[in-house]
Amino acid sequence: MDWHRLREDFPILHQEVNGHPLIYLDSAASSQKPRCVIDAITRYYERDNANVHRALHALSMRATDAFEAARRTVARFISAVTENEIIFTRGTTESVNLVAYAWCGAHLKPGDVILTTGMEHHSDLVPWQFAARSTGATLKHIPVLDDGSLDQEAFERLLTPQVKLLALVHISNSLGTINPVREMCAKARAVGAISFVDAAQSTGHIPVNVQEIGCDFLAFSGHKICAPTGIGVLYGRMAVLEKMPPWHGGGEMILNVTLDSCTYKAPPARFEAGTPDIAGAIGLASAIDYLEAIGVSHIEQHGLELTSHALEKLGCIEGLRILGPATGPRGSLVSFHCDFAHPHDIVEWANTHGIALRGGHHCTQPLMKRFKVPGSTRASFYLYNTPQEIDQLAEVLDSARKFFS
Ligand code: C6P
Repeated sequence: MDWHRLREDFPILHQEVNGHPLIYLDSAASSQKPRCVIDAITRYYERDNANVHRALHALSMRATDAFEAARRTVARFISAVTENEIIFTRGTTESVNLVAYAWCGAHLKPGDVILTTGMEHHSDLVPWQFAARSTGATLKHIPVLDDGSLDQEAFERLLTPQVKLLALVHISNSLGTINPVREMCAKARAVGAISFVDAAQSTGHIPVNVQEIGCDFLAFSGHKICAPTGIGVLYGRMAVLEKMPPWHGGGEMILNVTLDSCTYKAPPARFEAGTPDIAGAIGLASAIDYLEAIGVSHIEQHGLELTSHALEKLGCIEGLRILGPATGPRGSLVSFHCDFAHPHDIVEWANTHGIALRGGHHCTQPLMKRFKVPGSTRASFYLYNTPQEIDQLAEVLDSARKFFS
């Protein structure tokens, strides 16, 4: 695979920032978009734009076909049994909120437990807090060990028959930890709990197969996998979706409406009230086609190589402490704390050298507290990054050390 040539597919990468060629190392926050995705969206608006599922004219039928084809593409990408298990949302955050409201509202009662972890993104934590508050259920957390992994012994202890839902992140956005979701979902199922996997940082980086993982729900965001913002996915196992009431009411999620009541469509329409992000779904399908043409396993390998190169290079910088697993496979990001400067100063310093990093708590405040840091600096990689960019990052971080020390 010629990763350097692949950069040509991404128009945005070919610019200077502060007089330096852009080095974009913030893909965990949002990825860049290849030309084919930009073109697919433009083509849709230039030729096919109309509402979906509502009219029999040519444009509406074309838009509907493309929208439903996108659903099939997503289903194939994550190995769902049927495309009816794919619900389009605005992103991971909305997917979690949907389940926290609709599933928890219908199934939880006082005494029940929602089990989550100490490394969740706020998007996979705050909605469960809301659900616990409104249903009377209790929210419990699996602790994080010093090496950035989950305390599996504590998990076994916490996994009582009272647990009705396990929600956990596949790859931590702040540590890079890859959690053993398959084993953990199986253990949850053994006590009768359903499982929710936050795959925002794993989808499009490593192969994600919902049947292999054995989860009941899984969520991801399009914008992190080369697709536009505003489109995301909630996968739900059909047997679970069928027993879940809707959360939003409105057009297209109903069968019959009277002035006083209504009946609902089957999933996924039941969960997609109102006009969806049609262009977003078409862009997402185009992004998935693009990633699949390269091969997600190749992307995974590239990410592993970049990450181990970064660990080696950054590990040599005095006063820089890497958070998360020191060995073994990890997500394509490196998060670190610098003794010599605040993360925001590092990010600003890097920006003056054309490098885009992220600094702060990364929407994981409890995790930062756990590691006793105010925040971290994070470099995150995707298919368009190169080892040379990481070499430059290491040089710039070393110059920051000299400047701030
Ligand atoms: N993490 C980051 O810089 P949305 O915003 O809905 O697309 O994704 C939320 C989300 C949920 N779970 C995980 C593990 C995530 O990493 C994110 C988004 C970005 O780390 C923005 S805070």
